[in-house]
Amino acid sequence: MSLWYDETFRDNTRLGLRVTRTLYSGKSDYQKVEIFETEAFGRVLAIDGVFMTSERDEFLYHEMLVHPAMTTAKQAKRVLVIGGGDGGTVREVLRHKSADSVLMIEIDQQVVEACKEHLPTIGSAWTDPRLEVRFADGIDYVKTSNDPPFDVILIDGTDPIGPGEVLFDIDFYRGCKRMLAPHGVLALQSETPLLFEEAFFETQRKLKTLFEHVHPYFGPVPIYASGYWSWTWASDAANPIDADASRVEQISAGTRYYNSDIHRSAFALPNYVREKL
Ligand code: SPD
Repeated sequence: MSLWYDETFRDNTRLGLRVTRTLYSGKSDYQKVEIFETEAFGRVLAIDGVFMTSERDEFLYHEMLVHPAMTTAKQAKRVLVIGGGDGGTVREVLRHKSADSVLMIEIDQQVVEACKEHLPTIGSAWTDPRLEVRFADGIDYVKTSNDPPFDVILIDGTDPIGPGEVLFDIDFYRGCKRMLAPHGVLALQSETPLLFEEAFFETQRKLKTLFEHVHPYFGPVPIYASGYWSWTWASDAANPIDADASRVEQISAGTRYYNSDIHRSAFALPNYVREKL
């Protein structure tokens, strides 16, 4: 008998992976957390039935969330990551020599503990002394913290359904702006403009009310709905195409997807997106 795990979206589409072994299944105070082994994508993390990351394709997502912001901010020393409990985002941030301190605010300790145990190749930088992990509500943090501002803020959340919905709220983005240095860059995952058009275009609209420059960018993430994913870059000062050549060179020596050509081309807008923006 074969076991399949399906992510269902909009009640009319399913993406399924054949599972060979369940490694973890638990219900935290916030969500259902599952980690299993698949034939095609290696180990996979699913939260509330939605694929979050896989050993096979995680580099596409994490490199693209992190490096465009880290290479374009005027400086990239103090970095805040909200969410990202599997550790892939902080791993990519910490590969930047410029990153002196990285604060990760994750609401769900159970996700981090499960991922540390079962997804060690994704979260391979947990012991880096530059990293501080706080288990707290990211929304409260950006609205109330008195910590000094950050050069780069990265939002690595779930889809805008259930507990992840607040991470697409304009008040949350306002809080992020409050914690961002004037020269800083914010980057976030912004869903697919193919199947989750409303979430994608609403995110652009909200960010444009807060930031001078807002640019979506695109890349493949096969285990996400449609496989065609977007992230959004926002700043009052920087230019998304004007990446620091030495930082791009340092980081591209170790990346599997990101490089200077990918950086430039990712910001190209498909016609139907350009028309709607
Ligand atoms: N459709 C799922 C989108 C999830 C984005 N975040 C994933 C977290 C990986 N670190």
